[in-house]
Amino acid sequence: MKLSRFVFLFVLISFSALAQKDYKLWLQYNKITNPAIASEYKSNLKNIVSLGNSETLKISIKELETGILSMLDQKPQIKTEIEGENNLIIGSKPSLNSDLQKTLQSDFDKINSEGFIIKLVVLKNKKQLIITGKNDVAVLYGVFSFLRLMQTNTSLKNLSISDSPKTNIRILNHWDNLDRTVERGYAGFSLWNWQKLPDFIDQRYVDYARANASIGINGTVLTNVNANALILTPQYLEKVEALANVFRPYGIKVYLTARFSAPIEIGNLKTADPKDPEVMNWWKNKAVEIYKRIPDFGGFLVKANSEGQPGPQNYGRDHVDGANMLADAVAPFGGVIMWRAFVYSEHDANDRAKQAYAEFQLYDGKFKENVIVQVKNGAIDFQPREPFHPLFGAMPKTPLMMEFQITQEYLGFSTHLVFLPKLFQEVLESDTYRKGKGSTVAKVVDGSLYNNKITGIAGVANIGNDLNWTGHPFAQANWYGFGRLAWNPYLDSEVIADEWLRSTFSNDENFIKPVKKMMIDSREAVVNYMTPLGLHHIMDTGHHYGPGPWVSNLSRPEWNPVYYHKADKNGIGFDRSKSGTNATAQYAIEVEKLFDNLETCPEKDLLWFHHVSWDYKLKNGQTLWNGLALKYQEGVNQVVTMQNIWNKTEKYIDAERFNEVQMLLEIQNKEAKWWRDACLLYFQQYSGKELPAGVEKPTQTLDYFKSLKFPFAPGNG
Ligand code: GCV
Repeated sequence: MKLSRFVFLFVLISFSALAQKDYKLWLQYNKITNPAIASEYKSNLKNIVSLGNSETLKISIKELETGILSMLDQKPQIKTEIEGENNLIIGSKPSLNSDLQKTLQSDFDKINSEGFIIKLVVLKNKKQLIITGKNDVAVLYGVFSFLRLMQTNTSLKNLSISDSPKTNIRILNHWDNLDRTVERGYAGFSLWNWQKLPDFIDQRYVDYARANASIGINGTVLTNVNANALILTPQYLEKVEALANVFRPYGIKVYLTARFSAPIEIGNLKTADPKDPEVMNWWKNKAVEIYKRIPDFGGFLVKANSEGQPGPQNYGRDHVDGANMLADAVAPFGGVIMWRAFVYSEHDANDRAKQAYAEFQLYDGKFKENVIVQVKNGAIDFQPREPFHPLFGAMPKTPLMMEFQITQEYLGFSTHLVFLPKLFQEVLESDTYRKGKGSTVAKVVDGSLYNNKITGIAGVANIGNDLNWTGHPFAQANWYGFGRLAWNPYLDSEVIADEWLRSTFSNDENFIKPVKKMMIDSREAVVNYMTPLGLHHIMDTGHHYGPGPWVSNLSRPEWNPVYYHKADKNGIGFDRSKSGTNATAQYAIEVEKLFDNLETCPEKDLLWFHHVSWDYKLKNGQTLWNGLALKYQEGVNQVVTMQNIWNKTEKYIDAERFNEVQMLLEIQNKEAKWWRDACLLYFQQYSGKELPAGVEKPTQTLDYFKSLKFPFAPGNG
């Protein structure tokens, strides 16, 4: 072999071997190096007894074999009968013998239909380890949970876990278009290769399903909420069916977005009026057609009368009419309608933050049983920080599901390291006070506050066909963390970071401790260098890449950053208190009072709710101007700290991911400075004050920052 060919092959092989690491996400299955832990697992994992033969169980066994071989260098024997002791028994409740069923009865009583049990039991004087649940998908969840215990080097001693998801619908929303572009996607193109489907099944579809199942995600909306009706034609439904077949054994249901005007666009009707009998019939027939192909089809997600999308209001009807009409079509098959509350009108100049509540709250109790209203975490749009959406807790007779954004539309795309579970946790822990103290958003979402029958959490996916799935290696943690919080909205983000780091990189405490801290602090860093003290939506418009607080020339007032910060010579901030738009009145009285009063309003939300003078004294004694400037600087400093932490991790991880993250942090550093300098120079025109000591001087002029244009920024159609 010629030397050049040899070198080429070597580079190719080592490249693909390394690339695999990124691709493997949190399922690395690294060797267990702790001898005591390894020997505990080894002795319990010599034999696996598989009590069943379904596709899902086969997947479970294969996953265990892969994990055990990789982590312990041990190849377990696969058996179908329980013989001797120290077996790992895998199977759902109906497949267990009566002894086992009896032994586990109290554990089964504790779990729901998707919950699992992992337990060391003694059967006929013999020790066994069992993973079970009420059906095979629940067993698969148990298997992944067990593998997580291995990956995090958790001791098996006294092992007894019973765990159930707290929400029914744990779902990714892909904003993927049929041409494979991804709206707000920063990790390449869509995974769904519509042109090659249904005959070509990309291994990626399987790997996608596996990754989702490993964190308990059980649904996926394949298409953009800015919907294309073509997805509902037979030509595309055949392709959707192929994907549904791949996902089914992993417990993942497929959902689609429904374009409200589809009866006109692909059905040749003259109208899409939800009260028109022909329209109702069209949707009913469409549902029959879909369920014939996909018997477990989940239902539709709908964005209606929002940002130009068609909806019932085009026909003088309302959201209830539209949602209920679709609900009737899918109800016979057990389908649900996820109807989005993300609405705001260009004709309401008052306050965009108030509009969803104003429009939806009065519909409480009017939706059919299989409708769930999907509400974004905050009232504007996935900002680095928003107070919780006032609709949470305010519709006691209507199930509301949470919509988080995993893709970082407003948080630096996939070039910034931001650990989002911290943001998600902050929202879920917020107290709505709707049924007294402790009425948290998590309790609204998991249905425990108002005893809702259907519950759910949606996350706008950050996944594309990049080799590492999410663009930034650490953005994988946001996908992972979303899944974990959808399963249990009460999980602590620190626990999530810990699990993810151990499963993705290393169990070495010298690595875990500092990097976990870096992740946890990363959310506040982005708030500080982009939108401190309650500022919001001051990103450059359209693509939302970088700062654009000066933008004021767009046709709709609420598309302009100046609408949100309202900086003038008197001060800065959006007055949503009683003296302003009175948006605070949309919250329960306890929360209203807290936000309404300048003295009690948390400083992190200050400029969200109040227009405050530049000389206003912050709690730390600084003037608002100085405090704001120092926050911007703090954000930059935090990124530098992140870089310093990361630079010391080289010896614990592979070179490829180390280098990738190092380069990305350098981009984040540059962009954090860009944010600081551009925003401070712009706001300084109004404050008329010098930068305080400790804030670095900008290296460019305001005109320079204003001149920057990004016509090809990703994710913007
Ligand atoms: C899919 C924001 C985004 C849009 C998105 C919209 C929505 O406005 O910028 O890209 O559209 O939210 O959630 O519907």
